[in-house]
Amino acid sequence: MFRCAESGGGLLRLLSARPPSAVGWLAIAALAAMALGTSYPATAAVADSSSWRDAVLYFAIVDRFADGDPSNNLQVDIQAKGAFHGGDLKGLRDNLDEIAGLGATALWITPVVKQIPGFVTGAGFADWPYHGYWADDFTRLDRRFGSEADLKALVDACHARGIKVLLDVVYNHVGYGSQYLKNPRTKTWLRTDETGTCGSDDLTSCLLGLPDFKTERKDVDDYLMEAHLGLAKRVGLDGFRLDTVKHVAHEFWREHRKRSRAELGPDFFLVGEVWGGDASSLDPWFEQDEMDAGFDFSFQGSVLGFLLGRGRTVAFDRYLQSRDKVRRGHLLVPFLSSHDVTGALHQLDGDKARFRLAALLEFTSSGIPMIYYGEEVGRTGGEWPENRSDMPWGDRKIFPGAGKERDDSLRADYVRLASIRRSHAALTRGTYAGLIADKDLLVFARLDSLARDAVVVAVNRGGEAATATIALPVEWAGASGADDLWNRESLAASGDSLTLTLPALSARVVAAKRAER
Ligand SMILES: [Ca+2]
Ligand SMILES: [Ca+2]
Repeated sequence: MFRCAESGGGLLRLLSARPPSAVGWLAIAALAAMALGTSYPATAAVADSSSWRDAVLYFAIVDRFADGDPSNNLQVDIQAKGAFHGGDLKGLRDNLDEIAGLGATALWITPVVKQIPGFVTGAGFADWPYHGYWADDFTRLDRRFGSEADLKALVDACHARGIKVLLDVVYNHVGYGSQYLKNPRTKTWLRTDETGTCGSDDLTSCLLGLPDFKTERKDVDDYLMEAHLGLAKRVGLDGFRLDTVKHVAHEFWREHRKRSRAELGPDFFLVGEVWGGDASSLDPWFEQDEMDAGFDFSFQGSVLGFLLGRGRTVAFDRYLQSRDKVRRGHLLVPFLSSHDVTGALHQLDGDKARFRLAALLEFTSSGIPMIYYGEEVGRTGGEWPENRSDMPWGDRKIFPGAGKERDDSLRADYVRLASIRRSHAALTRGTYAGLIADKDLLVFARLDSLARDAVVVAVNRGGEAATATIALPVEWAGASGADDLWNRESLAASGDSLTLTLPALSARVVAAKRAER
């Protein structure tokens, strides 16, 4: 147990990097903060009308979520890890309660264009294009996922519930042996291993041996953009998740941004997958406004490292602070699990106490938190391809995951986290201010001076209880006390300070108690 006034060198270095400022703060609070050893920097929140800043994103592999139409189940084998499992667009639409009820406000689905008819065996088992990344024809949908009418019906149903839809699109490559290689007109569009035309750099190499589009050709770009943007327009999509961004040139993405705005409106949202992306490495794509947001690959490892005690708390505090460096007007998308990485719960050996803390850190951090289908009900997954296992539906007769165990108490915690995030602008739009980083205790605030909102988050990763005292943020002026929203406890402030006690492996998410709430 310790009080922050007694904390050590790590905190002092933290303070020296962030000189206290009275701007935006009650002088008395600033004095109290200095006396207590906590520091709140001036906030620089700006108005931003984009509701994507407040979004919670849910990502589903269409084939693995829910089978709403058994009549389109070709090559389905639920027992085979690399086969189609029968999930489709209708299954998603039929089970939107699951996603909307969680508090998600945006849905990302895997590609649904027609896939190659066969499979590959390079991984030692029959691996089919159930994931949607091996296109055979970008101009029509794969009947195993559904029709264009099914996609439009899903988009309409999502919109009726206030959920935006991002479709995953691939501009870099086609599937193995795709029909594009057989058509005399289109086979010259692609670099392949067979023709010895694959390059050796990011842009021209054949990723995993997949035929690579010559996106330096205008006719190729026009064809692909017409296909993807045309579909988006016809079905009313809200944006794209862009696959393999760093394997296509910046010139292409700039033209794509221009055309998506011209054809689909200024709000059409683009989230890019740049492998390994973080606030600084994504900047080349943000600098020229090629996309609105990018996946934050650094988040999972940093959070798990902190929770497993692999690094100093002060280093994790610095990491969270660094995420604010993202270029203004652009967003990071943090995640704990995805179809391309081993999920957090598996990496934690099923330790749900730490997993809850990881989810709490995700939902109290900046950006658009992404939930990978099923992790919210304890789907452990595993290493690829087990990280793409079926959505667990418990005793509900929804295939392919009927009968698979699910943890609805964990889901209830996600619902609470999404609700807390929704009700506090500081969590979605605020800046980060580290307050205490000492031993196993991290305390930080998210501050939005524009909305006059502040939320204090405390996480104790250690095996023993910890106590800390913080100065009350100026945004709490006039409050009648403080509420721990995570544990649903009322906390008593003492003068201008608040003492937080945290049991082992626990967290608090504290906001001002408002009489009107
Ligand atoms: Ca089906
Ligand atoms: Ca390429």
